[in-house]
Amino acid sequence: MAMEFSTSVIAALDPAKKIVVLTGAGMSAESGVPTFRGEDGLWRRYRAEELATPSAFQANPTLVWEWYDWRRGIIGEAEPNPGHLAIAEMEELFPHFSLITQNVDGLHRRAGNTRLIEIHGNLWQVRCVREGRVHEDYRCPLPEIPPRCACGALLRPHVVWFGESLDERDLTRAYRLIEECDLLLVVGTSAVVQPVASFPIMAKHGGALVIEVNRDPTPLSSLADESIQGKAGEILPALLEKIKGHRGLSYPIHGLNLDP
Ligand code: BV8
Repeated sequence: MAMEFSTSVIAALDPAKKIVVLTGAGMSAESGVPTFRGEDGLWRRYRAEELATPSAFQANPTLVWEWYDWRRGIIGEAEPNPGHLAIAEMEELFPHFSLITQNVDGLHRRAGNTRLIEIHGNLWQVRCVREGRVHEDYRCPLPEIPPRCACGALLRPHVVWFGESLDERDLTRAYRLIEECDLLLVVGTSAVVQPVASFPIMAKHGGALVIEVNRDPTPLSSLADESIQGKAGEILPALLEKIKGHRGLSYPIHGLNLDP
């Protein structure tokens, strides 16, 4: 049974508009990646907020790295799901498209998105705690825990931990995109973690339409102009088909052909 979407949702997904998509852990749930606040959010008995902090790493870098190695193991086996692929296709279809993700799993990149801000980092990147140098490291499992830089200092995941500020450039770019967008599509986030959780309010203040896609109600559901409840991997492909049908949008593999 084809999914129904309101005319305002279809109207909002217009190639002429500035469209920003903001995603959270719910986006990768159907790829088998545990969410943070779901029933699968705990590792051993720790919550993410307990392990993803500078003090936890200071106190026990081995424990923190065992947790990241476990997550890298799961994510290394995971594939982008139909929701990721639909968002990658949106980037092809909409000239003024940008994607901001809280996910550090790299699945949006693997799905083909390039106009992407990984605002909390990427767990396939590691950083030397002494030199600050960042490099990609896909070894899974890691041969040595905790891993060390050639200089002998500890490596840490190149992600933003709780209590740490976000990368200045990423934040400035994200704020500008959010302030200027016509449509903000928020997918699979519980909208709790700041400063990203404030983006929908900022977009709304900027006059944008805010549409939420989430399996469950969130603090955002009442603020959003439209809250579509369901799984991202089912809703987004259906929404895309609807838009393409509605606008007679089609495109050869490498290039955009807007003329029906
Ligand atoms: C900072 C990287 C400035 C690491 C992450 C009190 C009040 C306000 C703020 C604070 C406060 N106390 C502390 C703060 C600040 C703190 C914060 O917001 N804490 C929260 C917990 C209250 N923020 C920070 O510390 C930030 N930095 O503020 O710096 C500063 C500097 C110095 C001193 C003070 C301040 C840094 C935040 C970034 C932390 N790093 N990740 C790693 O991943 O290892 S956050 C991490 O958790 C994720 O990146 C993501 O952002 C968050 C998880 O949230 P979601 O992605 O939304 O996932 P969740 O599981 O919660 O929800 C999933 C949703 O999907 C659910 O709604 C579910 O229903 C839905 N769903 C499930 N399946 C599906 C689905 N939806 C659709 N389809 C499905 N199939």
